[in-house]
Amino acid sequence: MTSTLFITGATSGFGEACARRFARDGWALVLTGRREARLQALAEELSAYTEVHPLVLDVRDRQAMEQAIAGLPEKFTRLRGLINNAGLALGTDPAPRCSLDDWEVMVDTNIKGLLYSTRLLLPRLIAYGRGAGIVNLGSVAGHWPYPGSHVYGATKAFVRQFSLNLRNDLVGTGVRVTDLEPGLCESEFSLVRFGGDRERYEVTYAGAEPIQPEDIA
Ligand code: NDP
Ligand code: 8X3
Repeated sequence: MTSTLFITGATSGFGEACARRFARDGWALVLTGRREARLQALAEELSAYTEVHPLVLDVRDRQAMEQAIAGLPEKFTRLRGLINNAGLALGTDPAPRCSLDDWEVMVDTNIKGLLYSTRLLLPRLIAYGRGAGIVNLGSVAGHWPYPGSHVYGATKAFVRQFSLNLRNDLVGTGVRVTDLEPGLCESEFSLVRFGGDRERYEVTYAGAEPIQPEDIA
């Protein structure tokens, strides 16, 4: 039976690049994201290489996560890997001016969403045992302060400490935990952060040779 990799946020950026990378190596894939058309198109494309199970899911929706994971088809249940990638930053205004709603979305996505997938999938990873692993997407923003990072950076600090703590709890199970902490890379991340302002997005990467999602994958 093929090993399965579960990727949250596979509709763009790192998650999509990881899906392509692991599909080429023949891993069965469970791919999630909210944008259904993108998810279906990717699943169709990658099904030329491997088995793909697309799940249109908002990681903030605990009940939907529970149902989707409990209902995984048999051939995707031998879970070897989880990439907790779904995440976002919203805005760059300083704390006194930014939106409390944005803060809540970042906490719900980057922290609570990651906790749901981790806790719900842990039993399957432990059942796989040695060779299984979780990769969490942290960020340099979890270590280094910069103006406008406030809650985004703090969610990534949570991801870092949670990863270290989880690693301790999983000693003896064979399941490894990695916190990947990239710096700024070129992806839709900045487009989302700037509320769709393409000009500002392009200026962010102008004159540099930014790291690409494929490098992270
Ligand atoms: P992208 O914006 O390109 O991709 C983000 C992915 O997360 C999309 O697939 C999006 O899918 C998904 N996502 C966001 N919110 C939700 C949600 N509520 N439910 C389900 N899926 C969701 O960004 P990146 O690929 O660059 O970022 C991926 C991760 O890496 C994030 O956690 C980010 O914080 C982190 N990171 C990014 C860096 C960068 O510079 N790009 C650097 C360091 C870390 P959809 O919208 O379809 O739901
Ligand atoms: C994204 C990288 O430097 O924009 O996590 O915070 S940065």
